[in-house]
Amino acid sequence: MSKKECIAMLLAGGQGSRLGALTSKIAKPAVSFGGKFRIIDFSLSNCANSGIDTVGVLTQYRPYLLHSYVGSGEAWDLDERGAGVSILPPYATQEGGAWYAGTADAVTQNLDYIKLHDPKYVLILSGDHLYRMDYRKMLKTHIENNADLTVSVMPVPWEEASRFGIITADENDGHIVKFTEKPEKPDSNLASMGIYIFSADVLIDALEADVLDQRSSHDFGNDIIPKLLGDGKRLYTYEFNGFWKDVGTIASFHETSMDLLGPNPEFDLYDKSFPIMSNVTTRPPHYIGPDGRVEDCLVSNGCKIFGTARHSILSTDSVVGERAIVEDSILLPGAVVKAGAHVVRAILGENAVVEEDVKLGSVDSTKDTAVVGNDVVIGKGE
Ligand code: ADQ
Ligand code: ADP
Repeated sequence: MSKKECIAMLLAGGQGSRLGALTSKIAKPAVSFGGKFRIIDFSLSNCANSGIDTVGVLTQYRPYLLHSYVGSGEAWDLDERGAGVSILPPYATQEGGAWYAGTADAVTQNLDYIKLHDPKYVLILSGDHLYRMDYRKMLKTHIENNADLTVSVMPVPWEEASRFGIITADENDGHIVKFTEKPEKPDSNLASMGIYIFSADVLIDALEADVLDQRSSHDFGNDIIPKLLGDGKRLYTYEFNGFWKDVGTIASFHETSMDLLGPNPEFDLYDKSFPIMSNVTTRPPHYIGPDGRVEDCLVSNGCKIFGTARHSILSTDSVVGERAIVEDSILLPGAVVKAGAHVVRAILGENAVVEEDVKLGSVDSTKDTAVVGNDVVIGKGE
């Protein structure tokens, strides 16, 4: 097989437990976002838009929906050129096989896939980030620096810095001086975005050594990066300045969804020069009934609106019943708000139902966002 310049390994196996009810049945990369997308669409579209045609998707937690959704990769134009998308769940071997212990272990267990394609560079991605990035620019920086590993970085608010891998980089050439995974007391607010380009031989050597290390948790942030830094390898930053969110929590899921609204949204889904593609089945146009009112909303196909929706996201096949009011809320695919119900600052999971005349959520932004899990029915008194 011909040598590839760069292939991608997309980590999509984590549970995303802080998204609570939204990931009770669905892996976080498969959670619906922005009306007609799923979170993994953003990384897959970035690959397609960056000319990366070979993508291994590493899955583990609740993979069924993810597998059927990603399919052959056709929806992201990734099925014909190169090797396309390959889904790589944990598998059994003669030695027994094992679940992916950590992010690095997930890649180690698929070193055969990397060796088969024999690339010069390997791009490691998370399947649960929202952003647009041309990875070719990052690869150019990696090559120019003759780096062993390049880590994409962005400044984050100081109060959030302890959620990330935190980096100190040389001001002149950007080489990484210090890396600490999720420090309790961060001394920098330059965060790793969890997007890495490795020179393939360096990655393979590091992972093969990590397997033998009994004390390792087999994680890129905890183990591999600190080890490479300690070994004096050439680690560099790539500074990204654009919209990038790791929607880790319900509050950030709500806030990031609301960033899609308004005439000049902070995250613009309409930019045709860098399209975000998705794999949705065709549904009829949305229907707005005789008394239906819709203001400042994203409305996907298949929706039916008989009541009022304001500043909200109505995903595919969601329904707002007669006299119902939906405000500052997100209805995920198939969610139904029945007649006379009032839903404010809430997230309704897929196929969730809010029964007639129920009041859910609060305008008080100091209170937590209300969440209804996938398939859950909220009646009066619940
Ligand atoms: P975290 O956000 O904690 O930190 P992590 O939980 O390691 O990221 O997950 C990264 C990706 O790997 C996610 O897409 C997840 O779904 C997937 N994943 C997790 N466990 C997996 C497994 N066992 N098998 C397959 N996939 C798995 C990381 C870095 C930080 C950095 C942040 C940026 O460690 O340094 O700052 O990302 O968000
Ligand atoms: P978050 O950071 O939102 O809590 P993660 O994706 O990092 O979500 O994973 C959360 C928890 O789920 C962690 O304790 C992690 O060890 C665990 N976890 C990760 N992958 C899996 C998996 N495949 N199956 C079950 N649990 C997992």
